[in-house]
Amino acid sequence: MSEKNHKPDWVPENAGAEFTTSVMSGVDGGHDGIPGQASSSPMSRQGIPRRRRLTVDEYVSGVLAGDRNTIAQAITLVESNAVAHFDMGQEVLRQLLPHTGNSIRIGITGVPGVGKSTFIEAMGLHLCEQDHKVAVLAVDPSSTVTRGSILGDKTRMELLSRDLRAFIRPSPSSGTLGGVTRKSRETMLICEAAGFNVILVETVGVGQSETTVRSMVDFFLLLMLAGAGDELQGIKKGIMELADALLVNKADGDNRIRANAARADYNRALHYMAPATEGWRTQAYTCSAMSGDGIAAIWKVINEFRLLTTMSGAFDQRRQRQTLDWVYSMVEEHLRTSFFSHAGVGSIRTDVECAVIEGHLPPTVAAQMLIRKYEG
Ligand SMILES: Nc1nc2c(ncn2[C@@H]2O[C@H](COP(=O)(O)OP(=O)(O)O)[C@@H](O)[C@H]2O)c(=O)[nH]1
Ligand SMILES: [Mg+2]
Repeated sequence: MSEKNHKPDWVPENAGAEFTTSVMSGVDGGHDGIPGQASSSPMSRQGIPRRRRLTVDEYVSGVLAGDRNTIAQAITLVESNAVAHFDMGQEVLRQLLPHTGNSIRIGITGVPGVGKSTFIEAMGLHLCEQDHKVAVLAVDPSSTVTRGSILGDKTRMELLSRDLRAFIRPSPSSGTLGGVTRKSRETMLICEAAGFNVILVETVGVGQSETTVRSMVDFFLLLMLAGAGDELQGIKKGIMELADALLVNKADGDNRIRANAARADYNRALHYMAPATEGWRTQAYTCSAMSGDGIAAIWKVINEFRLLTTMSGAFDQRRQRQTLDWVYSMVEEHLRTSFFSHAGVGSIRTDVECAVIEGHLPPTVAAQMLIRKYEG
């Protein structure tokens, strides 16, 4: 490919912005989010030479062989904002691409405290017992503050993170929403190429992360609490409409009766909503992530979903749509960045804005002026 040596200028992020902080240390000394791993890595000990950079072939063969260190390093490579890593990361992905897709991608959302991490640990362990290979990712577009929040949850994923059939990766550090989304999607592909056949994605931030995660998974699971009131849970109807199943968590002890009542309420409400996935009826269930009750049942639901939508074609159609949406969201992001950083546009923007606000210039004409300047 002739363009191979150029960094495509559409890198959908302020490339280089985090160069000195997360990138360099990341690529050479990244860890995969497994407790204890960072401290046992040779990088963390003083005086040991930096780990040799891998070649593209080494990344690819290491990932395909399921080598955990290489997987972690490959993820760190594609998460890098450094221009120098971009081509290599994309070449690694290009070679891995034929080996991706063979998984069920499950997004898990719900307000903080609802039990997402506890649920993921319970579900992850349940699946590992059945010899599935489980990758757990977190998506947190606001992760500057909560960086590594999934690591903060490690006590609750302690068992899962010790299981060699599982792989846990915290959210990429924040950049633009587009940047975090790109990295998370690429991480998911690397995990699939490495043989993980169940991908669990936890939304960590509240707000935009729900739609971001919905756009990268096959099945979207909304965890709820009984008796908290929809408002208290910050659950907008819009998010319920994205879900393929509602799961009332903490259905244990005294809470069990209320959880069952809440399930019935939600089922009534769902009756009047358009389903998130064509040909599938979204329903409410209960579980206790703590005791494990209901975990096997929800996995059954997910399998039914997979079977049904695979047969109807909805499964593949959604993935195709998601991939194309991904392409165009990167194009949009590039165009937006390019427009707002354009010197000519910058030179007239303030005047144009003033004229619009003061009513001298119709918005449509203002838009035309700016675009002409940009295309000029
Ligand atoms: N009783 C009960 N407590 C739970 C259950 N699941 C989670 N919790 C507790 O709820 C709190 C929040 O859980 P966490 O998994 O961190 O929630 P997240 O913020 O959604 O990831 C923790 O103290 C958990 O121990 C459950 O099924 N039953
Ligand atoms: Mg959590």
